[in-house]
Amino acid sequence: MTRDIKNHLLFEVATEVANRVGGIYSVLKSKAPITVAEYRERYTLIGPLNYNSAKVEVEELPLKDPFIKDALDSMSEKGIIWMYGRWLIEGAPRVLLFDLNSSKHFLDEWKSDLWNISGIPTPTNDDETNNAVLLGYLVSWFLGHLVANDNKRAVICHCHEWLASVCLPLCRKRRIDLTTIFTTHATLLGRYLCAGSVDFYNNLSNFDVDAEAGKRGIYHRYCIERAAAHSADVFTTVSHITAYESEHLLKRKPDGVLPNGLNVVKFSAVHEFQNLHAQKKEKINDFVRGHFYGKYDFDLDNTLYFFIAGRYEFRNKGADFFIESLARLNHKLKEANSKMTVIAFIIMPAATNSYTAETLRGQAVIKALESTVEEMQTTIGKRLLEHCARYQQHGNEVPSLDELIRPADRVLLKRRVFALKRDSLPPIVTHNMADDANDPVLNQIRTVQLFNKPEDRVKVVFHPEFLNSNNPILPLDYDEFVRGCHLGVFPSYYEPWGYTPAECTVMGVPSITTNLSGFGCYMEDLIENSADYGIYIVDRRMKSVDESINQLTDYMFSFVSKTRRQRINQRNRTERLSDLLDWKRMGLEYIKARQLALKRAYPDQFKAGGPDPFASGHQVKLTRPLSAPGSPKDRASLMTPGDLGSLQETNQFLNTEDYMGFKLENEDNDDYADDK
Ligand code: G6P
Ligand code: 1S3
Repeated sequence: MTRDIKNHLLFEVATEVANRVGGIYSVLKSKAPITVAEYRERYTLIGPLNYNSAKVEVEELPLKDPFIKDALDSMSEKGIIWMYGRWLIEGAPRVLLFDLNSSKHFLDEWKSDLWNISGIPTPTNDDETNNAVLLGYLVSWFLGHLVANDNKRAVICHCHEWLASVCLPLCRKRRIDLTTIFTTHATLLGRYLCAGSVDFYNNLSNFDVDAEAGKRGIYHRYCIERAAAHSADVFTTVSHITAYESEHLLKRKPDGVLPNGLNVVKFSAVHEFQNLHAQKKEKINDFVRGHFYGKYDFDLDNTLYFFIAGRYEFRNKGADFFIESLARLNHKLKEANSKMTVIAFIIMPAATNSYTAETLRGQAVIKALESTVEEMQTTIGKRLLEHCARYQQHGNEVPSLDELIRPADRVLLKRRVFALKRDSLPPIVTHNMADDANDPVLNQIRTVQLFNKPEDRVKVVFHPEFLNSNNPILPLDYDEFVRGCHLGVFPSYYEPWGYTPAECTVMGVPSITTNLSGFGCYMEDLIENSADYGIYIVDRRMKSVDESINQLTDYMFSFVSKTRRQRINQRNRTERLSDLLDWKRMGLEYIKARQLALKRAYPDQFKAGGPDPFASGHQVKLTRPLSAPGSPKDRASLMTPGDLGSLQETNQFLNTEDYMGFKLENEDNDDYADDK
């Protein structure tokens, strides 16, 4: 059937729509402004309805599109509950959220259907898989109904990750007239294998994938992921390293790479982000004074804040490397008699039973001291003024210290100072851990003996919960915390992309990554001497474990050796790289993937030499958005990771320099315009 491909509808399906779980939420949310700018109301995100998050993130809207309304009304008649509205984020995209519970009565029927049509088994006790099946059947039901009634517009269904991918084999099997894209943000097997102790990258082509999945109890999930990769019209991953992994583990070579971007908001002057660093660092200083009370014998002016953050995957996210290299750094700094202190934060959520009494006490005693000092400042100020104003009466212009600080003040101050006395060392962990004895981070800290001793130049604080501004001890949102730090350290072993160092970069905070992360490979390819730009890349491919840890230690040591002026200059250079990570550049790969999907489904409309199927009367053709090259390599300003892949070959109407029918700078950028 011939459909209007220029005005096609785009549906993106994911489990993290308006529901923060991990990285895919960041992808969808940060990408929303550019996708809405391109599609307006033709773009809808589909996901499961989580009432708790939807009630704060989504505003319900009436349905205007008659075909979408008809499809959803017919599902309502069968008891399906859904919510349609706009996601309250920049770009305000449309979202369609299905209440999976409302379709639970179909679960057994759908699971046996999945087995019959594809041979994918689904055990009863795996809730995640059950939900994936429910979502997949609901999406294919909805889309099947939609394209059966609306025979004019083409439809693209773009699914993220295996959890949202069951609809792909269904659409293929039922021959639903639409085109599909599957993006995997990691592979199930890759994540599991790396978390163990295998030499993953050197053995990629040798794994007996079915057996490995079976041994780990994830065979059924693996089948879903593999079926999605094979039944999608276009199969993509987020980086080349994951593309390589997918080729071996999922047995289909991806058509291209869709890297993750960020919605970069630039300050008009660079000093603004530098000032923010100083402000947020002051808040971290407040925490440190409390946490280290009684043993606070280092100078905050000569203290640097390092951190690792992310999902608690000890080996995959490189927490093991980080802790070992901190111990080596501690040794080197002691040997060098360095006056610097490093405080290394580990922000990784684990099971806990709230803050420890000691952590809360630390903040309480330092707050009490602060408020006593503030009160005394006011009293002393008044006494000073009175004394000086009436100096003729007592003959001396300037009062003595005893006249200013009276015995009662001294007693009060002494009480506050005595409250700071402590015999124990400052704690490593801020929370009561559910399983302290078996916690991998704590155990490794025990092994390397980084116990926050006075002589240690490297101190460690493990905060096993994500940060937020309502936090009673470290009241900062994650972004604010990052700004206040000096260096992010992310020595991941398994990292398909890696948002954490990318986020550091756009905030002008230097970071360490590895050549096993999608982000690290991308930066390594684009920037020569990336360390000068605050992007340190540890070689975890060609070096032994010991050599890699030494390299990481050396990077940290050389960072500690920088002067303040050098750190400020480096932050400026880091921030200049943010254009390389902007969705305005990265989003182009999504456009290419969609065009490839349309081309594969409707090849007749893309015949070489034929008219441009995307042409319109009022075409807008803009040059690339960069005002200045972001990095020293000229070609950097022309590239996205997808340029290294195959998607660029797919469309004679599209290249990285410019593209048709899509405005990069959306002058009439009113998110709500079409609701008026
Ligand atoms: C920013 C501020 C400066 C401050 C500096 C501290 O650049 O604008 O006023 O001196 O941060 O940098 P540091 O690396 O020592 O935290
Ligand atoms: C995945 O989340 P993760 O932290 O489990 O997807 C993210 C978004 O694409 C990606 O940045 C990350 O590397 C993957 O590992």
